[in-house]
Amino acid sequence: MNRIERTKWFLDDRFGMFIHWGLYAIPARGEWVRSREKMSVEDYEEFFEEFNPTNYNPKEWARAAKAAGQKYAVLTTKHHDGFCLFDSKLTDYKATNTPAKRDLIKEYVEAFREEGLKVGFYYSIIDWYHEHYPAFGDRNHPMRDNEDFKDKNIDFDQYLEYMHGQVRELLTNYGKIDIMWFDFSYDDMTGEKWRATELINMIREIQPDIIIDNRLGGNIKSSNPEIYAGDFYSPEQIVPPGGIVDENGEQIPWEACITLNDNWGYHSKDKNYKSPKQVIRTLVECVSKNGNLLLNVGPDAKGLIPDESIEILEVVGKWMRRNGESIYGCTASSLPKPEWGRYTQNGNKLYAHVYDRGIGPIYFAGLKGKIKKARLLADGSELHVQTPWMAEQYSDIESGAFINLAGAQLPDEMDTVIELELF
Ligand code: H79
Repeated sequence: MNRIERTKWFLDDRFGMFIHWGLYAIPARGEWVRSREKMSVEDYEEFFEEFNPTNYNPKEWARAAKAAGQKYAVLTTKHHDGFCLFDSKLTDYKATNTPAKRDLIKEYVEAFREEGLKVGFYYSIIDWYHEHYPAFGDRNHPMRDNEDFKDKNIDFDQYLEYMHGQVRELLTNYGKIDIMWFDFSYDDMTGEKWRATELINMIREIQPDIIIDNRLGGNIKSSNPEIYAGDFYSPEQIVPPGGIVDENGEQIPWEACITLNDNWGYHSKDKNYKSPKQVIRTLVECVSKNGNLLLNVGPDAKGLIPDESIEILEVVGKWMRRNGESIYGCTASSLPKPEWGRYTQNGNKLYAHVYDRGIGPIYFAGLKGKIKKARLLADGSELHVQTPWMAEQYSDIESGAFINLAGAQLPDEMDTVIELELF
């Protein structure tokens, strides 16, 4: 399989759930707490001893994702703190040895599969716990200023054996896995520093169809990318203004990962949540530029997704149930961005996402005589393509078409979608 074949389902599905969950849910100050507060392993140990997510029910997570219209999920099997949610034979620093006493990844995979969702693993190649991970190449390592730590003998190959071994475990012990999401390379810690070619060859042998992000390094935009350059580009907390293209101007699969508030991991004080409208429009923005959206939730120490996040997902899901056809299987349109919103397209179906209906009829530049049928996507009701009174006086409208929304059901305040069936 090549990249185009591998990523087909991914580009059709368009919308996924990112889940950041680990020991950091207990201090509840975000997943970078160890680095930000320069905590030693010992400082962090209490969270390992306390980790007891009595409300962990990944079936509920899966149902929330599915109800929101998300088609796949990616969960942190290990974040930068090195703590493993899975029962790895290669470390004691794992959920099995906490009061949780079990492999939490196994339950996640089963639950999401059961709901018909595709399953991904996030795995941090950075590791602030492993004794052979070099703190001093890493300006964010919690121990970066600790003189005793500096003098330790680092044998990075031992870390690489461990990292490769854990990836092998993850891709061997849980059945088919759809996405491998590595995070992240920096400075000269990139590409072959991770023995990336060897790692990719191993992954492709165990899981030939899996898709992999671009964070092992390399240049995915090259016309001749490294084997480890990845299947999709992963912009973080940004929707790239012009989408992502390679050196030849060809589209590259991409997925923007975005938080719902300002943290990936659970943060009890961070209430800066995006509105459902912002989330819907961000998803539309991605699809209108040929991209995906991986929307994050950070379950708390008990294993519950915060109520605020659940409420946003529910509103998004309500919109998706009526308007999902303008997202799934859709791509950018070749038409320029309209004044009133965005376009997405699927074959001869053009979806007009109307953000600003203005007053009077909505103008579709370049579509005169090209619209076979127009409907409100939300309820299927027919809309009339018409020529407004004295239209001949407006010289710029000759090639365009108008649709009058007056009299139709009031547009959705977040995003009213008009389905245009083209000739
Ligand atoms: O897993 C999530 C993040 O923890 C990780 N990637 C996503 C998917 C990530 N977040 N930020 N980064 C990687 C880049 C580093 C940002 C930093 Fe900072 C800015 C590190 C130090 C300054 C953010 C702000 C973290 C600590 C302070």
